[in-house]
Amino acid sequence: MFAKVFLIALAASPLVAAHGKIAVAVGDAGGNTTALGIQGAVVPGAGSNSKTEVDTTTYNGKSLKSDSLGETTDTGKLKVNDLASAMDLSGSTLPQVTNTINATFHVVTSDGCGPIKAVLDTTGTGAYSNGVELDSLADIPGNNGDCPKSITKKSVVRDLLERSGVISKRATNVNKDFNIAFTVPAGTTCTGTINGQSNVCLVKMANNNNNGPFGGNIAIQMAGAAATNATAKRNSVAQPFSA
Ligand SMILES: *[C@@H]1O[C@H](CO)[C@@H](O)[C@H](O)[C@H]1NC(C)=O
Ligand SMILES: *[C@@H]1O[C@H](CO)[C@@H](O)[C@H](O)[C@H]1NC(C)=O
Ligand SMILES: *[C@H]1O[C@H](CO)[C@@H](O)[C@H](O)[C@H]1NC(C)=O
Repeated sequence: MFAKVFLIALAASPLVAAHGKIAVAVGDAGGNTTALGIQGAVVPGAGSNSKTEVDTTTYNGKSLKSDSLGETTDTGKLKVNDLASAMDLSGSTLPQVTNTINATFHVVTSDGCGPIKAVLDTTGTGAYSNGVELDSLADIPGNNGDCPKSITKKSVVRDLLERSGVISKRATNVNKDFNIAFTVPAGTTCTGTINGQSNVCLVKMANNNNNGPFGGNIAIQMAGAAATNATAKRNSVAQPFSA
């Protein structure tokens, strides 16, 4: 009797979307950021899905190379201007990239695993359909975003019931960090301007889960480009005085 009620309760639970998010991204020449929409430590790592998934980005069935910044439960549709909050959390220097970008991908729940792919938009607007897919240097295990059992810690009973179709698959809390890394092609020129930063590219990193895809958008600058431009700006400001 108890078992029957238990099974019905599990089967009746709504399909819970599951998630992974980019907590921190760093450039190989310094600087760091967090993904658009991330809220930082106020969002708990462990706990119910409704509490842990509020700031993870979902792309609502869209393919990697589509013009979408996705959305989070708390922000709704993400906008490039959400970079202001991201920089309030992580600091004023965006990831400075010579060759590689690393990110700490936080797997929130069991559909938030790998493989993770990345696409770079040089315009910094989220025009990913014209973007360049980046080569992966480090990834998270997984199959279409579903975590392997070694990561999910799912109970043997739950796993058996799910695989035999007695209960529907449901995302379970994972709360683990993984390093992911991508190569940014030499000669990339970023042309976006966001939140007072020029020469900005946006990079979308996401898995390919049916409930998602899940991941996030981060802003980066090519190392040297920001400094070069700051110099150019100083010179142009100085000109009227020296004329
Ligand atoms: C990010 O950069 C800021 C300085 O802008 C620094 O204080 C902070 O420790 C860095 N965080 C990480 C995770 O590297
Ligand atoms: C970036 O990822 C690569 C590949 O796993 C690793 O060798 C490197 O140490 C990472 N760098 C940082 C700063 O985490
Ligand atoms: C620097 O910024 C100016 C506009 O302020 C822009 O015209 C120029 O292309 C930028 N330089 C680089 C190297 O991106």
